[in-house]
Amino acid sequence: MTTETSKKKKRMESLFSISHDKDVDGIASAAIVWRYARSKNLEHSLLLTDYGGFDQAFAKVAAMRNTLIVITDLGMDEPAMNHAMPSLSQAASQGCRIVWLDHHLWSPAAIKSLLSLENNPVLKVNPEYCAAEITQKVLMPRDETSKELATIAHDTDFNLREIEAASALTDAVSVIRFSALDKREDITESLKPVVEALAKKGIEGVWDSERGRFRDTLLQKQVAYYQKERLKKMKKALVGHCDHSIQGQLVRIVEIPSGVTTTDLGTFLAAEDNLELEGQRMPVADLLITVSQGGMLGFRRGSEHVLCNEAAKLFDGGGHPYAAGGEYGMYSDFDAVCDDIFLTLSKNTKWINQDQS
Ligand SMILES: [Mn+2]
Repeated sequence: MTTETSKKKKRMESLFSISHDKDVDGIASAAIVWRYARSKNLEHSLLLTDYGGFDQAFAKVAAMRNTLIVITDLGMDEPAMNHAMPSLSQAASQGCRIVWLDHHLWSPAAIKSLLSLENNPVLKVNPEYCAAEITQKVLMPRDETSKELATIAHDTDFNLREIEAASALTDAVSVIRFSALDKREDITESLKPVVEALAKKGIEGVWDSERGRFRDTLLQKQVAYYQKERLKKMKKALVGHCDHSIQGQLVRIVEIPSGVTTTDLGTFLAAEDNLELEGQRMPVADLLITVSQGGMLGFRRGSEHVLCNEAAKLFDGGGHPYAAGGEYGMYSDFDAVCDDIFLTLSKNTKWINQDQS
């Protein structure tokens, strides 16, 4: 048994990287993995995917031999694991080694099944960091460029918005993704030039910090246009808002326009400076609820008297006291949705933190 295992233990020749395509954390993680591959002289290939694309992503893995398979910024629950496991276990039996670095919530069963793979799989999951930070700490602990990429990912993943280049990169990823989806182009291929530039030179590879813009003129133009249009849409969404006071707490409901993310709209509506309608200033809401066109609800608070997770529970959801998500369901009449939500929130006021009031 021991001799057989040691015979199988060939040196890894290549690295296959799978990361999340949707945001800067996934992209930055992929760039750090790419730097690692280069530092170890491993032939590198990349696949960016989103939840729902696991079947295709993991099918590729089943044929691999003697490959280091590094998966970043993708969470696993049991059903997803059941899809991925046959391929992963086949790969592991062919001399591949699995390294999984993530910060989402994993079920104990998913953790157990991943760790049961052959060839010493590595699994690091820590919700206190973003995936790029974990990737950097595990793979490139002393690399300054990787540290910088992790810092940028942290700024966007925790929605701090303190680094201009980080926010711009978030928008660039959205622009590139939306355009690829629109033209039915491959998302990995569309994002790869950005990941490669980040892997080579860090944020300076794509961003001219002196001029505060992307080096790629076309990308800069597209991002600027996207930001302008988004601002218009968010201002228009604010016009259609519904306000209602429940036990002294101002609840505001706003419909999310298409092409605008919940985070973007939530951040916009949390800043007092943005809340002006026809020359009239509005206060920041104590509880802000955003409604997507598919009927998904986002909860955010402007006051610590409010518990977003308790409010979300009334709508089949959950989350943190400061931010949560729920579901209303498909609808056609936004005003009726508002009345309905206000009524539900008035009937059960557990979401108002009594200790604080
Ligand atoms: Mn992430």
